Order: sequence, then structure tokens, then C-alpha cells
Amino acid sequence: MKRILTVQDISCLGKCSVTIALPVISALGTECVILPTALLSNHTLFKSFTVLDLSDQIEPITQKWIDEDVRFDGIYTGYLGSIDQIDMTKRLFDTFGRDGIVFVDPVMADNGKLYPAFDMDYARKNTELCSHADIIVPNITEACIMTDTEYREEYDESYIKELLARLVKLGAKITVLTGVSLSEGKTGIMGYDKDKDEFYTYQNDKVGAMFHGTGDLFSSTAVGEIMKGMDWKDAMRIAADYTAHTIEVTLRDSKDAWYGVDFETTLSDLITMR
Ligand code: PXL
Repeated sequence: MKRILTVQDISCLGKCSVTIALPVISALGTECVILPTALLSNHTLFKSFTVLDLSDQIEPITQKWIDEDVRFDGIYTGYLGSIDQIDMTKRLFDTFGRDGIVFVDPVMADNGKLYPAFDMDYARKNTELCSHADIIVPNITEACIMTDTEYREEYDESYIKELLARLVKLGAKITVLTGVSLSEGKTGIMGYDKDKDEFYTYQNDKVGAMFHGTGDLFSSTAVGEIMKGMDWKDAMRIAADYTAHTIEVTLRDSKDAWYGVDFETTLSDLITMR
């Protein structure tokens, strides 16, 4: 069985990061080892939250794995807590990332704004981390911050292509821009494979709601499929369809958008949609 390491926080309440990655990647048939970067009472879109920084645990934990000669077929990083943790994550890539795929979701912003816990120094460091990845999946807000591009709510295909061209320069083999809406009522992704000089665009129907944690759901699904040997383009298409389907199902129960999505209801659908 393939084994992936995911490095991101544990938010005890509110579905995101590890509490999405673990069930989704496991359901898709890959062992998912976790390295929690921080322990939060709940994710940061609640009114307030506690954070216990777990940076001092990263090196002792990984040393035990080195002693045990543990290998990973991939590393998937999401929400990281601090600049120091990004440095530690880069070292993890050097130690454990040689045999597999390094997938970086540079979680730090959405809807034109950085998340509350982050500033521009963090954003610059996170951008640097992307240059050490094989696959990166920023959303438009993150891509704008990473490439010093003006964020626009309204845009056309040439704006997206320019953004993608700037991101590709960071160096990842596969660059996928998420949350790309190229026509009225549609949304999806646009990606580029540097080795093959190949673009891929996928659009599905836009569900009229934005939910917290959907970026984590998209990335975890894409990672899970890629680990099973699926081509990146098919993995991204399935991840986009599954995320849209989950938003649609969540809406039926009309939850608070900032809380999270009901992926527990749709996980069995993911298995049959492949
Ligand atoms: O879904 C991204 C995410 C992950 N982890 C924490 C968050 C967020 C987004 O706000 O706050 C703690």
C-alpha cells in the first residue's frame, strides 16, 4: 500500500486540514500519516480560537521515523502555522520527499484576503515553499499574492493565463489554479504541466455557495487519486466534481458556510464516481 505524509494543523472542531485529509485519502486507498503542525480548538473562521504550536514536536517525531527508516510515497502540505514551520517543512521535503510526489496546497488566503493568522512575510515564505513542490494548487487569491498580481473578482481567460504563467515560473512541474470561473454559472480549474507543455482546463456547474474547507477537500481528493496512479488531469477533474457535489449536498441541510461541508455524506459517492 502506498503511504503519504500530510503536514497540516489539527482543528478539533470545524472540518478542515487533517480532519478532511485523513478520511478522504484513507477512503481512496492510501495510508495517510499525519504530522500536525498545530492544535487548534477550531478553525480560524470562528469568532476566536486557541492555538498550540507544535513546532517543537516536528523534529523529534521525524527523527523517530528516520530511525525506523520510514519512507513515504508522497508528501502533502496544507495549512502551516508559521514561517519556522515552513522551513521545517522544506527540510521534510529533503528528508522524505525524494521517493515520491511533493504536493503543496499553499493555504493562506481566499476571497481576496489573507486568513487572519497570516501576514505578507508568511506569504512570501509560503511562495518559496511552492518552488520546491512537484504539484501546487493555489486559488486565485493565493496566486495573486504569490505573484504580486492585482486580485480581481471579475476577470477573463487572459487574466487567468497570465496568472498561471507567473505561477509556473515558481518551478513546480504541475501548476493548478483553483476556483477559476471562465463563464457565467461555471467554475473549475486551469492547470499546466511544464514537462509536457500541456494546459488543462476543467469547468463544472458553479454551485451558488462558498463553504469553508472545500480547498482541503479538493486537494485531499486530488492527492488520494494521484497516489493511486491517476493522471493529474483526471485527478483534478474528479476532485472538482466531488467538491461541487459535496457543496450541493451540504446546501440541502443549509449549514453555516463558514463551518464546513458534509463530506461524510458524500464520501461513498466519491468511490463510485471514479
Ligand atoms: O481550510 C484551511 C484552513 C485550515 N486550517 C485552519 C484554518 C483554515 C482556514 O481558515 O483556519 C486552522
